[in-house]
Amino acid sequence: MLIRTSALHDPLPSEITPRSAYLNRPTRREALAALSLAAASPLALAQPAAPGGGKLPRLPGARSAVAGAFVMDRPTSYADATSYNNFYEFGTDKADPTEHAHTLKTRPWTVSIEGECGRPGRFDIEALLKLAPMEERLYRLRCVEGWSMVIPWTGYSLAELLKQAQPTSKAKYVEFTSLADRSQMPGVRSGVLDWPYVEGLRIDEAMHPLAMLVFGMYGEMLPNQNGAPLRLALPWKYGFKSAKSIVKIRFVEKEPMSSWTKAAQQEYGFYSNVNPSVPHPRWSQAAERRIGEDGLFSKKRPTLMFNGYEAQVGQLYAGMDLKRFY
Ligand SMILES: Nc1nc2c(c(=O)[nH]1)N[C@H]1C(S)=C(S)[C@@H](COP(=O)(O)O)O[C@H]1N2
Ligand SMILES: [Mo]
Repeated sequence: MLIRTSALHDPLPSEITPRSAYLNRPTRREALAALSLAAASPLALAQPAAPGGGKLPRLPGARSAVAGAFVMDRPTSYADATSYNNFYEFGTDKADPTEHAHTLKTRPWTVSIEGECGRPGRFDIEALLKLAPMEERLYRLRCVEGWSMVIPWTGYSLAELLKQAQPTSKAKYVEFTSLADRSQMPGVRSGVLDWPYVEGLRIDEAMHPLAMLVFGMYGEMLPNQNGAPLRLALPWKYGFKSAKSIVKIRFVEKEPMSSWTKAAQQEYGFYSNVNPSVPHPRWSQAAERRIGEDGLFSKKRPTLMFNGYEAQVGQLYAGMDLKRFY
């Protein structure tokens, strides 16, 4: 499951499949039994919460049992979720990613896991797809710009991957880096951000079951403009924390500097938890426009504390001054 980076060298010990992962791998018989069980259950491997585009390979997931993983809101249409995007590597207009992201090559793809951990290594995308059972979750996504969507993602908890790397006691934070390749990503020639796109989480945030590693949406593989072949979904944080097209995950001791904090420290802090009572310096964060519901008479929706996930994630920030740690 871990690929060799050079034919000239023997694999590093860290590149060899951990024995625990090998031993825990389901046998073919177990896998088949799980599948027939899933087929018998009306909830597991159900139809996706909303239809996809029908052009990409299917990627079904069993309905997640993680607390808070399924909001009651109506899903955004696939057409809206795949045509109104922020992915500055392909341009800054909302329509740029859908127009330009076809040049992104998502195979082969490897994610390197580095830093303060016992088992660093390079994971191939095919291995990551098999690392844990696929789940479907219906999450709100609140952009710092004041709009929101509701998206059925397919993937699993980020913790499933992070645990395998065996972070050390020095791993206080996790840093995520997106691909930055000028030959595939026209926006990387512009200076709007200091490339590559970097984001970070505190280790306990990264290990929270709602922090999701995403490979698909609407029951299908991720479209390029939404961050193929893998991205984060952190539903209680502003959308920019959910880095797309990830190539590197690094365990670090010090708080990482994210691209947006570097670009405008006063406007985008490290935490960036959705918080209606802490305005952005240039606009309020108290309300949001739900994409697809914006008619002439439609009202804005009030934005919820932690985007509505306070019951699940509030404890992570107990005692913190959220105006200071914005
Ligand atoms: N690498 C990278 N990741 C990124 C961005 C980006 O420009 N580059 N934009 C972020 C922002 S601002 C938002 S709101 C979400 C949008 O995700 P979506 O297009 O799937 O809705 O992706 C985030 N992840
Ligand atoms: Mo955003």
